[in-house]
Amino acid sequence: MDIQSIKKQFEEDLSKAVSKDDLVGLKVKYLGKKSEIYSALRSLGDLNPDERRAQGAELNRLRTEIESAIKDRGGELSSGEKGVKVDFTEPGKKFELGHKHPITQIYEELFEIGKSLGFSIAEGPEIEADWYSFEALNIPKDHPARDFADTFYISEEVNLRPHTSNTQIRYMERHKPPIRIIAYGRTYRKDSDVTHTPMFHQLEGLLVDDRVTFSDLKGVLTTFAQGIFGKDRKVRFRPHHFPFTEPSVEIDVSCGLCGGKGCRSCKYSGWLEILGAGMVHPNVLKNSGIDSKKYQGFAFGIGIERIAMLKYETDDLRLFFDNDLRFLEQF
Ligand code: 2NM
Repeated sequence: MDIQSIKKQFEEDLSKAVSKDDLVGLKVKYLGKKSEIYSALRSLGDLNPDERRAQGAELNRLRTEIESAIKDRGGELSSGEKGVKVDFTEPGKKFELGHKHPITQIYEELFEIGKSLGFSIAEGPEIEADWYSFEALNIPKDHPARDFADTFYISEEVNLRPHTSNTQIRYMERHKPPIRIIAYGRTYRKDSDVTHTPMFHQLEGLLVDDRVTFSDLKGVLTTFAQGIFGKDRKVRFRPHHFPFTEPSVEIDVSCGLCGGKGCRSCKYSGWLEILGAGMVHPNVLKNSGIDSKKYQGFAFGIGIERIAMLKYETDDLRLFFDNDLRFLEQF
């Protein structure tokens, strides 16, 4: 009976134990009725008193050691798979939620204002015939907007639409007044700097009925302007020119940073230009199959990126198209 070799054998067996069942097996092997330790304890009586005392003490010490070693390993196994420790105090992984692109958020805000005023939403093609992009809109053949330095041409007759007005013409062709629609989508112009991208987003409104006046235009567009920027902002209408409307206006809201006093953001004018509008030119109504003697209408156009820059105070428009999450996460 060699106590040292029992101990060595036990330590080797214990290092291989990976489950509670393994530990039960070790208990039987080293502490059970058929174990070497048990039989050695039983035969202590054959020894003389001095040997008995010494051998008995050593055997008991070994038995206690084995018992507590098995117990400790049992504790390790129950605190994690195969003894792997888990730190429950460690911070969890951050889970980022996605959200709508700022351009989409502005669109949806404008749709809601439009719907509250009875407008419905219309869409049209981005690749368009000359007639719908220019001719029907009363834009003369020699107008600078038609230049191939400004418009993306696929052929002489086909282009990437420079505005969403094509959708309005197509809608008027197929519907009788009263008409109340909002057209929206991607538009294309050969322009590229910090405030212009060759693809940008527009929203255009059109209302056609009998007895439509400039006052209706003013009321609807004041609602739009204050719906986007807030009821506390002033609105003004400035004379302007577009080929497809007569008379035409540009619409400004008072600057939100300086309250109209003048600052760097509004170029010291106190006003920010936000959209263009006008009474639909009789030629445009005629070109779309609508009796211009019986009906009038007004139309307006908004550049979504322009609104985004003013609303979010960004000075580089291209950021909205880089899709860098560090930028987009801020909206
Ligand atoms: C603007 C400004 C003024 C406009 C005109 C039309 C149509 F098709 F009815 F003639 N749609 N949109 C319009 C009028 C657009 O954008 C600055």
